[in-house]
Amino acid sequence: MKCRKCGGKAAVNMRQHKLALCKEHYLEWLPEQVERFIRKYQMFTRDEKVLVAVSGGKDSLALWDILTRLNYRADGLYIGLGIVGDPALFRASGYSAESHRLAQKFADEHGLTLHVVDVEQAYGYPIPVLAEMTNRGKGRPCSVCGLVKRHEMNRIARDLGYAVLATGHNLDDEAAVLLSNTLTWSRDYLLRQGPLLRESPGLARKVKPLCRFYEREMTAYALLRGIEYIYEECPYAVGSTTTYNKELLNRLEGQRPGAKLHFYLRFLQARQEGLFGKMDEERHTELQPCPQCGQPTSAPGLCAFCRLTARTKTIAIS
Ligand code: Q46
Ligand code: ZN
Ligand code: ZN
Repeated sequence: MKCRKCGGKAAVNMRQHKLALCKEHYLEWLPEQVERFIRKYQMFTRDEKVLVAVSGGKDSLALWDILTRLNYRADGLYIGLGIVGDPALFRASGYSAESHRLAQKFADEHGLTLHVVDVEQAYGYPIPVLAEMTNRGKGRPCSVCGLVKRHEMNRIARDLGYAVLATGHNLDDEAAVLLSNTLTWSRDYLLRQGPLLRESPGLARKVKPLCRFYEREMTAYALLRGIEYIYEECPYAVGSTTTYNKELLNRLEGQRPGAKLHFYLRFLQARQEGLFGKMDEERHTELQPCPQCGQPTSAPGLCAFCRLTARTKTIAIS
């Protein structure tokens, strides 16, 4: 297989795009495509400060790498969840410690700023314990984890003056969530599931600059660029609905290259055309600030995050 641009040996063959490229041209091509996507959705400009949520995985580190190379003003945020997992799989003291090490290594090697929030230090308990202490996360801490991550990302973006929060969700992630939302026809989720979620009072703008790129493409980028990242997924991802949906979609993609991209892009088109409601309804207006943390909430009184932390304090005291 030959590179379409120079005729040299191809390093990546993208059947879905009918395109093969050598290492050098692939490392040029992907950032160019990301830039086009950022512009298409008017995600942010070079004057705006971007906060990249970095997990130590290939997608978020590749995103940070690409944004920096494209001369965007991108700093990182690492949230230490306190997840350990199988010690045999991780060099350091567990999943979170190893992912933190790799995120910090990337920042240091590139002279970039990485903000770090440690959930246990900040709130007294790591995520799996917080989940055990509440009814929210029996068995699987993902619901509590998602709540804490959303709250902390927004808090840091607001407190440190970032215009926009960027996450490294790739096409495989987005298509899997889209499949879940479609199977249940969750209109509100479908309306909010796009590459750009505009800011609203108290909530930072959120963007997903990689959400039209296959996981495979992101892995190839990270490997060819020599980024050291954590290979293992979070131990709680095993057996999740998202993982199951990804496997289903991979089977489909195997038979029909491009099916996943088509599924997602046609959804974005339908969403744009108003099939799930008006785009300015993305974020509800009837939110009020939480009396404790100030973040918008639809609940009367404390927001879900402050209720969670209040509950854990009560349990710890009693
Ligand atoms: S980190 Fe957290 Fe994910 Fe792990 S505990 Fe679940 S939600 S699977 S993206
Ligand atoms: Zn080439
Ligand atoms: Zn609150």
